Amino acid sequence: FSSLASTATDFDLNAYIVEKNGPITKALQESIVSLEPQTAKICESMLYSLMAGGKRIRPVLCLAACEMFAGSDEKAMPSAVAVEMIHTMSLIHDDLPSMDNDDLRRGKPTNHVVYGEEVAILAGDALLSDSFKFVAENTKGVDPERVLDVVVRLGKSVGPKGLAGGQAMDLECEGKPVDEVSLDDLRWIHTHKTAALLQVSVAAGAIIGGATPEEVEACEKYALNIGLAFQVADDILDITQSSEELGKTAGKDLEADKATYPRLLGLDGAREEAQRLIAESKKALEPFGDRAIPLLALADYIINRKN
Ligand code: GRG
Repeated sequence: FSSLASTATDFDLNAYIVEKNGPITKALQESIVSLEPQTAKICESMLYSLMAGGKRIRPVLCLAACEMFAGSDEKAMPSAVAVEMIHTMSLIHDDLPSMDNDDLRRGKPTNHVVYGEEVAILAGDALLSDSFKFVAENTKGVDPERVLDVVVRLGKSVGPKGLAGGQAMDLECEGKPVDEVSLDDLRWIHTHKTAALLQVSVAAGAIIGGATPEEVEACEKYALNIGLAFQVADDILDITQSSEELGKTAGKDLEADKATYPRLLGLDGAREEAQRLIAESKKALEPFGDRAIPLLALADYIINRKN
């Protein structure tokens, strides 16, 4: 894919993301409407987190995958909104006092800090159930069997073999001595906690765009590898950023009491692993030739990002 990689260098990913983000932001804003005073509070809380910024990687992946099969943004937009709703739910719940207990997310007070823990839990639940409703109700001009396939996959991506399972295993491993957590454990956690939602984002776009089951599978392979690379890059950023910001040595951070890729593979090993995963993800898209350029560029962006 070396010729593709050089074509992808000319591709303006920033412009592509900006172009997609306008309609995505509008669709997200319009996806939650409170029509009566009784729902004002919970809708405000849902919208607060949904519109609090974020890179919108998942909706962009969804639209880009649909486009690869010549499908329109309009058809894939309900799925793009749904994956961002699910992502937002997972962040609200992840920040709760009983989970990570974070006060800030994307530089703003977290949902429970603004609306209280009870409302934050309910806002997350409401975003999750609305995501399924939103796809089923608003996807137009697509074979209903394809829409049903998307809804089933969305459900799976949040269940025990998705976000919830990945988070549960993460919590279980956090309770263990760090040297009892293996690389396989770490991969299982990130496959489910992070990659599953990226996989369904790309798969949903592909399915809506008219992909065959084999083509959907290739897209999922791409997304699994970018998901894992994303997490390796995150672990690396944690070390490099905190050493820059706090003047710490990387070696000191590597001793932190948590299983991470740099801890298990060393910093250079983790960097190599991220490159290997990105190469794997690109390989999965070889059958699609130049039509894969936006997704290939997104793969590079994911490991080169600074936040
Ligand atoms: C309640 C059913 C249920 C599930 C939620 C809390 C939880 C279970 C799962 C945690 C999932 C989680 C927070 C995974 C980390 C995902 C991740 C890589 C987040 C950061 O994504 P970015 O960088 O964030 O795309 P932005 O801010 O850009 O949107």
